[in-house]
Amino acid sequence: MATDIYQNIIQKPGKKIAVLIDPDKTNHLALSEVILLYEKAKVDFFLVGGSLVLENPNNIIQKLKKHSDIPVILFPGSLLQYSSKADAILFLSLISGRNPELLIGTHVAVASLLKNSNMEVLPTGYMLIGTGKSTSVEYISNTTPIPSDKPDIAVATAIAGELLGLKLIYLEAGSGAKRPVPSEIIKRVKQNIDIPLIVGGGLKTENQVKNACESGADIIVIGNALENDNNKILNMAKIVHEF
Ligand code: 1GP
Repeated sequence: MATDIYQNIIQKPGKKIAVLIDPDKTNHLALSEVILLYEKAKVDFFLVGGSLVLENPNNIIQKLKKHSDIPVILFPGSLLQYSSKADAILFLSLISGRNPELLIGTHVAVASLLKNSNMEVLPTGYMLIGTGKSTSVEYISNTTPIPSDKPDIAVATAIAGELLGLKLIYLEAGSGAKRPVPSEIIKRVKQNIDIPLIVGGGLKTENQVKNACESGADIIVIGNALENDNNKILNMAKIVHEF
């Protein structure tokens, strides 16, 4: 294994922040300046991917690696988004849904490739939480999210993921979600698992980031909030790193 991102996650004290880079939405010309800002904010990881990525992520990952030492983790919406240039991959099992392709099918298809690569594989229980409006990830994955007022189902799903040997749980409201994952769900899931908890989707304000951290998120993912103002990352990262 070439990197030890997981060891870093579980051993390095404090909460962490990841920036989601969607290759389709990234302005390549401005990227080097934006990366400087992310370095200044001490962003812990880049997640590269999205539900519907049309552009191969290789170019963007090469640029990220050229200008920064921040580890790059693939967050693949599909197998087409594989890139050997990344440091690690979130090997997502969509455990909130019942689509066999996203529970085991695509994993089988890409297993040998990953096994023979140098990439660190991060087995992750991916859980969609429905917070209102339908999201791209819900439509593309063809699964029903866990209702946001059913924390018991979320807890049982996360525990099942941990018992199956997954190493991370990702509570996802969906990119650009109107509302983030509710505090109650984050709190209850965190109380019931011993593996790190990632929370993302719809986190647009500093207060929302603070709430997610207070509720128990170990890693915060920010994407859309930075689309119009990348400077927001400075305060958001400060809040996360002060926990
Ligand atoms: C999406 O959790 C990430 O998969 C980030 O969501 O773009 O809403 O920040 P946002």
